[in-house]
Amino acid sequence: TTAQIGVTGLAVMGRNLARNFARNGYTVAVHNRTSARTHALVAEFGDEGEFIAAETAKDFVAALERPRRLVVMVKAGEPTDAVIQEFAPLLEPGDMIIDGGNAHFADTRRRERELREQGIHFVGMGVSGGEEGALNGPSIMPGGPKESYDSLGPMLEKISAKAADGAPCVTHVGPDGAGHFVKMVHNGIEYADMQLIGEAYQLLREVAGYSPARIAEIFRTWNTGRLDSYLIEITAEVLAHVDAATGKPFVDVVVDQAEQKGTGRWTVQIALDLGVPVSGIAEAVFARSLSGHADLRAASRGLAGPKASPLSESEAAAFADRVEQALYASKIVSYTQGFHEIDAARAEYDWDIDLGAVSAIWRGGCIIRAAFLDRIRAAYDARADLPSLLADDAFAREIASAQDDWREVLVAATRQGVPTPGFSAALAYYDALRAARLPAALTQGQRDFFGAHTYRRVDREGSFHTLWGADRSEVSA
Ligand code: NBP
Repeated sequence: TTAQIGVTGLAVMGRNLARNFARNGYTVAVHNRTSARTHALVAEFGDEGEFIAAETAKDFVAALERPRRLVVMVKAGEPTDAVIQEFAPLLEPGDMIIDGGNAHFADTRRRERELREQGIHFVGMGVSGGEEGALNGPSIMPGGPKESYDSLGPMLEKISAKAADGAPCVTHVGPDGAGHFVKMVHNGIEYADMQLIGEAYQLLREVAGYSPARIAEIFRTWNTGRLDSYLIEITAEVLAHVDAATGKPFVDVVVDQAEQKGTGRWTVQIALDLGVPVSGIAEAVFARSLSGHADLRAASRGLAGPKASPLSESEAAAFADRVEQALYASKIVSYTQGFHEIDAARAEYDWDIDLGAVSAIWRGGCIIRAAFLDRIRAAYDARADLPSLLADDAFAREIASAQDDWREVLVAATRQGVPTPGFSAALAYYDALRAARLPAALTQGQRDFFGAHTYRRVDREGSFHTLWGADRSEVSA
């Protein structure tokens, strides 16, 4: 027998992905550098489907039907290059190496280019949803050559998560690194979503004065409306959880220093390179790093803050409703920024990415799955060349009706000294975009003054410079 697909790298992600393929009726060749893992997989889960255990790279490659589909699920970075170097010489033109790890898209572009010379199709494949997703159906974001998707796509469609309407959460995202790029932005958006939810929680706790249990109830209610999403759902679970050892709310016994693995940071680094303002995602990354500066925080604890002014019960209830509006409006802005980054990459790297299709494959299997994504798809369906999600009529109307509450929430947060970097950055972005005039005109004047950097005029074509050090007459530059 030959295997339709092979998985090398059988730690938690690879093992679960291999099992997912097998459970869906595919014969799966399995391989791992340390073969004990390979045997453990077959011993433990062999009855779930057809596995072919391969001890060596050669046996592994020999077990695969042609064109070969070889999924690499090893630690991102050097291990991925090591595995590619090991397998590439054993492959033939038309075979596929599919990297399902969390690779940086620039590495994926390089690997695709190198392997293309050998006629090997390299598919950088973003896989979201963690170990649970890998086993039961992830959201899958494959890039690489379009031809490879013709042969690989149907298998991925089978093992992927399905959205509520039954559509598989996978699509050919675009060439070379497009899949890993989109996965990266997905993670950046996830950071922003989590930060915004965190701010909503903090406001309900410190401004409304609610307990975690009560806030859990509020999140449960929100989860029945337009904020319906996996993250809101699990937030309610976490907030309702009580620590067994102390009887305190679980959230109160956890050290308040958030960690990160790096994909959020990449999203911001690349956005800086592309010149895309992803201020909400950036604030989310900064908020995590700020939380981790324990010494700095300890040294700052005595700094002056405002006097607390508790809300009455009815004021608190009204405030909670406003927070929902602020959260929703800020969420629209985060997604606007994330999709702008994908759109900018599309132009920069000449990728043909369907933004509506991207939002559709995030509807299941991944951390940011949400009813909201249907709205984004509808926006791009209505207008494929939408310049920004804020230009969509439906989103613009929703923000219009949320904005008074959004502003009120930020007034209250400021007055009570509760930090809301995510909500605030989102509102600043919104207000800056809709402003008739920005102080960038003054910036240009300053730049021309100290560096003769020149400026353009609102009333005439061309570049100009004012002779600041002389008679301040204007010259064409
Ligand atoms: P790890 O990232 O912990 O990697 C362990 C695997 O890499 C083992 O199979 C190990 O083999 C293999 N490996 C290493 Br390390 N160096 C190697 C080398 N030089 N040559 C060959 N194999 C090597 O596994 P994971 O947690 O299952 O994650 C796999 C990938 O999936 C990673 O890229 C990770 O970032 C990504 N991931 C994604 C999600 C998600 O939600 N999408 C979640 C978790 C992980 P050994 O057994 O011989 O040591």
